[in-house]
Amino acid sequence: MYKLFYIIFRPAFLILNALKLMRHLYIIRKFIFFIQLFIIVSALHAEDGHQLWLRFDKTKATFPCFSGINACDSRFAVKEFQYDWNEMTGNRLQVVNVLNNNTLVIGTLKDRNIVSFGVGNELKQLGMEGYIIKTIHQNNKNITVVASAGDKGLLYGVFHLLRIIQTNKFPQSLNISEKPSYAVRILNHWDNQDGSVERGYAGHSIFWRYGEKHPTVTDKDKVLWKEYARANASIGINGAVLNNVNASPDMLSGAYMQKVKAIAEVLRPYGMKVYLSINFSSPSALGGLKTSDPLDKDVVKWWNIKAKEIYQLIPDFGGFLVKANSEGLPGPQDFGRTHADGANMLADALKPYGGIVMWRAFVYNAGKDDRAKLAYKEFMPLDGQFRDNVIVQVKNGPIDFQPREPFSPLFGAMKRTALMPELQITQEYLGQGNHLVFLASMWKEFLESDTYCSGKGSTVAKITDGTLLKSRLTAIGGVANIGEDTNWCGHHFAQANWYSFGRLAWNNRLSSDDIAEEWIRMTFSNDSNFIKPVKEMMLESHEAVVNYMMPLGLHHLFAFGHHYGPEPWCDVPNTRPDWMPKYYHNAGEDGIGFDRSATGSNAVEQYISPLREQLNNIDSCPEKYLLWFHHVPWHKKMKDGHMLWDELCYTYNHGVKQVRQFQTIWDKAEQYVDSERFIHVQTRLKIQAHDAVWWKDACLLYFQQFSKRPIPYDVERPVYDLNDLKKTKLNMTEHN
Ligand code: GCW
Repeated sequence: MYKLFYIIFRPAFLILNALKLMRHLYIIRKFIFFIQLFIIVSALHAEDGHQLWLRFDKTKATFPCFSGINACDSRFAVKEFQYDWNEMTGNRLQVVNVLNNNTLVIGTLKDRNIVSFGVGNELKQLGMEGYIIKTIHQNNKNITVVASAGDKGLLYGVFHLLRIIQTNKFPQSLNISEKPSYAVRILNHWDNQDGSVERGYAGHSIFWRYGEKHPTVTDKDKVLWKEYARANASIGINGAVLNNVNASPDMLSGAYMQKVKAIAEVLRPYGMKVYLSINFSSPSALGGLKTSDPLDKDVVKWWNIKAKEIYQLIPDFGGFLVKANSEGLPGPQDFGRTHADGANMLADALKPYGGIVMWRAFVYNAGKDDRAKLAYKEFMPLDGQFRDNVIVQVKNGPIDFQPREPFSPLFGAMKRTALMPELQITQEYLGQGNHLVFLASMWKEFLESDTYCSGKGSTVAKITDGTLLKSRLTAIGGVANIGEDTNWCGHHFAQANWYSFGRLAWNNRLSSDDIAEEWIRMTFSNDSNFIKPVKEMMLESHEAVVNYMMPLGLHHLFAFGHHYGPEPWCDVPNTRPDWMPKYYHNAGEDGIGFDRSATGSNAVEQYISPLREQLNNIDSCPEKYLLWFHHVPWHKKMKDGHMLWDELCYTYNHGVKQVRQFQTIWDKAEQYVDSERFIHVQTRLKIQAHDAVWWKDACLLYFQQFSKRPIPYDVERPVYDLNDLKKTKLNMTEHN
């Protein structure tokens, strides 16, 4: 926003400066005053996306005609409601003691009126975070009730009521009761203490600043954290890991802990707990011990003391997230111990205070097998060995947040261990800050995948939320896409992914269609001429990115390091082979794809029957996963009659066309959007369209060397030359 502001108003400032030299003239002084006023007012009205979906002041909806509010005005949730109602209507609701027709009642079980409605049992069953929103008919009066057993639930209920109003969906009669799908709904910030964000595309960290040995907290920080917490509460997110999983030991030192405490204080009223990523070698690296062996009694003592210190500062501290023995980080295996030994030792230290350990299963060290099999091989033998306050955090797919992956076979296999899905909201492998990709569709595909662990219908959603496999702990984590950018997420449409993560964590049965519609209505407009095409664009966007990047089960064709553009040819000497695209696509004259069937790496064996057999057979394997599980000859006939090579060409081409269509949809939507957000998105769609062609040409021209077949003539001709593309080295500052 500031850049645009600068471009528009800089000439005005220059004229002003010139005029100031003559300011002794009264008339010129007045002129300067009015120009300044104009600049300030214009800046206030500029639409920079900072309000996210919480734009009550711009709600153009039909408001319910509440006659007054019966609620305790000092309750946090009630204050939030009154504030937002005032933003929407220009008035606060008048507090009333007598229940008249159309009174709004907001309260918990501590309020007499709520108890008198006879909803006590229902509220107790919904728990401290659940709530009801109901129209109750009493003495010929209609009363709208928002109630919960606890304050957190009440806040969620209030935000739900506001959402119904904002989206213009307030009905004649309400009968809503909700409780969350997962107990822990948490953002993982990959924020480093120097203020950088690993795989972040929206500016610096909102928590940490460059060059601060002794972190400071300013009023501005607190305002930003408050806005962040409020946005999270509005979608039900109740926790945040404040630092990168590639954690530095000094995160647990006194100076940083003071800042963590300050953050916790701002987040607490919004029902959010703070968590930290820890470095497993902290006892030696920070504490000066000789070892960090989890079975060493001094190490155990060190963690016990550390836990005590943390809880003295932050009584509701959530717990630890741990990346151990993964990508070079230390872990219990360095001392001949297992993941369970490491996780349990930390869990015991946190247990007295109610803290949890989220232990990541993102590991791929075990021997020379197929990378897709390694996490399973390391974790399956430990099933049932973890404490009940440990939850194993598993990425949605077996490799690493690719545009499309089958679900990780650990889901469904580890039946005696609590597992939490880890999703990536930040678009590391999906066009980063530039591509419009609505991730709810991808996450739904994952959550609805059938693991068959307790027969047909054992979806990932049902086994992780406790419906099918009972576990004391349920959780879901998302790697945040939030930074200091004014619009928080870089791309305005990336806000929809933050929103979707929260909504699905709250209710994993919601459809991506419903989520998209809510978000569009709240963020942009309630006008159906806008909603319909934009929603279609969002719902198609995940399939589009798969089509122009990695269709038919291809994966990891990315440029080394930054993971933005295509480099199927990439070959960095002395690097792990499983970091190289060739390891995954295996393109040769005989075909393309990774044979993970029984004749290959046999990764299919990790899936449960009958899925195992379905994936193993080249003819029954879903085509969207074909090259993930099979090495397929170029001439293999696909379901639509094309041979594989032609199908690949058509699919890449279709991806390009889809993005061009998105550009048209967006351009047509101009009349419904403020110019600032319109231009911002339009500019990025241009980059996306350019990138889609780049991906198509790079992959097709490279694979054509092996297929030795022509690109069908109804496919758009390449505009690039393969040799030029190979020489292109991306300047990431342009693209981030
Ligand atoms: O996706 C890969 C990323 C790393 C990340 C790692 C992980 C935080 O490229 O940047 O490190 O996974 O999930 O630990």
